[in-house]
Amino acid sequence: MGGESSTPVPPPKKEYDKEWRETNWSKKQRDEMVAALRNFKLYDPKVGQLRVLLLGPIGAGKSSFINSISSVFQGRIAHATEVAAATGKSFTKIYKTHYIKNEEETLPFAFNDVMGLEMEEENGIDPDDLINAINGHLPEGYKFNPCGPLTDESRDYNKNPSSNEKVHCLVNVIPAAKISLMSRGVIDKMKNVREKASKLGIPQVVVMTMPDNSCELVSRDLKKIYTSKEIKAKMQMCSNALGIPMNNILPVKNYHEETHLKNDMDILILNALTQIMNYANDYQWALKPNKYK
Ligand SMILES: Nc1nc2c(ncn2[C@@H]2O[C@H](COP(=O)(O)OP(=O)(O)OP(=O)(O)O)[C@@H](O)[C@H]2O)c(=O)[nH]1
Ligand SMILES: [Mg+2]
Repeated sequence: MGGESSTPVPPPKKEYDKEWRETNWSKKQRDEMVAALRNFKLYDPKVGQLRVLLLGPIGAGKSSFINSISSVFQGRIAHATEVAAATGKSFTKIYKTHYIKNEEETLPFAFNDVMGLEMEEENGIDPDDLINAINGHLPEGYKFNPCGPLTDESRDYNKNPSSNEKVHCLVNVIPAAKISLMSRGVIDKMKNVREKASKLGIPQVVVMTMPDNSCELVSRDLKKIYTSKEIKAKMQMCSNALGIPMNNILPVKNYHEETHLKNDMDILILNALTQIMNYANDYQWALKPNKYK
C-alpha cells in the first residue's frame, strides 16, 4: 500500500477567491446611493410614484424589508410596519401602502406587502387577490378575506385604478435557508403570479433574505456574501425555482436585532432598492402614452 493514500485531502473551500458580483462596500458608495434615491426622477412624473408589491411565504421578511429601507432613509432603526415573531401564521393581514419618509418629504416609492402565500386556506393569500393587487383593484386598507378573493361585484373593488395604484415591480421575498424547503404549492403560487405579471410586462426580482441564517461566513461578515459558495448556491436555487435570472436575485440582510445602522447591511439594501426602482421606472415609461413624442 502506498504511503501517499494517507495524505489528508483538504476540505473543499467554502469561499471563492474573489467576489463573483463586484460590490463597492464603502461609506461613500452608501451615501451616493442614498443621495441618488433621494433625487430619484420618475420618467412619468404625472403618475406620482412607483408601486412595488412584495410577496412570499409567511415570515419571509417582507415587512422587515420595508422597515429596513425606512431605517436607511431615516438614519435610524425605523418601525414602518409590524414584524412578526416566528409564528406559523401570517402577521400582515391588511393591504396597506407603506411610504418611505425622507428627511423632509416622502420618496416617490410605495410598497405593499401582502400576507404570506402558504396554501392552507386560513393562512395564506388567494392568488386572485395578488392579481387584483397587481392590477390596482384592491382598495387601501382592504382586509384579506380567507373565504375568497375580492371580486368585481364587491363594493370595495376598485374598478378604475389610476396608474399609481397599479404595481410597477413584483418582488418575490424568499429566505435563503428556506428555498430548498419551500413547498411545491408556494412555489407554484409564486410562479403562477409571476407568469401573469410577465404577460403584463411587469419586471420581477427576488429579494433573498436571512443570508445570515444560512451561512456561517456571512453571519460573521456580511461582506462575504459574494464570496460564499453556500450563498451563491442558494441564489442559484431561487433563480431555478422561479425562472428569474441570477442578475435579478438580490440578497439582503434585514434589520432585525440591530439597534444601529450598519454600512454593509445598507449597501445590500440600497443595491436591491436601486435595481427595483430602476426596473419599476422603466416599466412606467413603457406604459406611458405618447412616449416617443
Ligand atoms: N436573521 C434574520 N432575521 C430576519 C431577517 N429578515 C427578517 N427576519 C426576522 O424574520 C421574522 C419574520 O419577518 P417579517 O418581516 O415579519 O416577515 P413577513 O414576510 O412580513 O411575514 P408575514 O407578514 O407574517 O407573512 C421576524 O422575526 C424578523 O425579525 C434577516 O435578514 N435575518
Ligand atoms: Mg409581514
